[in-house]
Amino acid sequence: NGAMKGDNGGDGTSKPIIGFVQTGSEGDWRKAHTESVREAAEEAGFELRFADGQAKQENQIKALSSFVAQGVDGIILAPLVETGWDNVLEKAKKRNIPVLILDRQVEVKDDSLYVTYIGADTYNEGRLAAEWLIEKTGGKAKVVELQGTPGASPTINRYNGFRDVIADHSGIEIIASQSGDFRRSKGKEVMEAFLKKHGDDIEVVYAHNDDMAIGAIQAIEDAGKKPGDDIILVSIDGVRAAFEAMVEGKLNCTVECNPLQGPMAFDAMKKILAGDIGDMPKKQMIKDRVYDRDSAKEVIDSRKY
Ligand code: GYE
Repeated sequence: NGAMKGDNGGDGTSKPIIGFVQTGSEGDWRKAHTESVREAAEEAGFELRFADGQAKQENQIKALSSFVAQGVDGIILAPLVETGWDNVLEKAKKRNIPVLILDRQVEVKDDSLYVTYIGADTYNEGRLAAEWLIEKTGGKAKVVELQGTPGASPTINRYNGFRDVIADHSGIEIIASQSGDFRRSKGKEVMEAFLKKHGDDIEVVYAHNDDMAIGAIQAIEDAGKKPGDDIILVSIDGVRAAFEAMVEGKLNCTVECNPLQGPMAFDAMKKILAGDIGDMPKKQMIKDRVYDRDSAKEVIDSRKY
């Protein structure tokens, strides 16, 4: 019908409309991520329609279908879990609505169902956490693991990255591993159960995110132990609360996972809507850094989330 992207059938001055399907609001990282996307949309001069998946894939699929039905100009999806997206992405493709996958990855049969993926290298984060731990413990420790949401790409990747590194270090032993759903309350709950069952055997907590580590810190303190000393904690994200816990000596290490992905997402979306995707990579990964109790003190004031 000759309408241009962003025209929305209006007077030609209206903003392009982007539907953003978020996972939910499981913790501090997610909050920073949502804000970053909202701000970047405004900055880029786009109208953002926000759908909160509330930690249910079903909600996310409904929201996606609804954005397709509305005929938005583009969709940004932060998928809760990795699989189960083929059908709904087909719908978007049929309507020629480009989809950008943000933060977490999808596994689909046909890669042309989305334009590009932008997010952190969560496999490498798992590796970095293990490498730090080996260095810290000399390659000998009994570890309990708090996993993220089952089926989510960062959970799978942080699980595998960590194991691939410790495979060569038989002194590092994972004695228990369970999901805390990337939530503080659930991290505390699971850690309480771990402490009941494994007590003094636990030397290290590896948490797939900071929020669960902070929950675990509370459980460790409630059990009369000193987090950071009696039990070493290493987690991932680098949110402000983790830096505070490191400065207090209660968390030993966090591997940064930058949630400020909005600007990259909208730079890419601008190109996509302009049809300028010739040299756009299928995967755009953001670099991570490792922080410990010493470096935390130096950088805490400059942290942006
Ligand atoms: O680490 C966690 C959040 O998908 C990488 O999701 C993200 C993860 C992040 O809930 O805190």
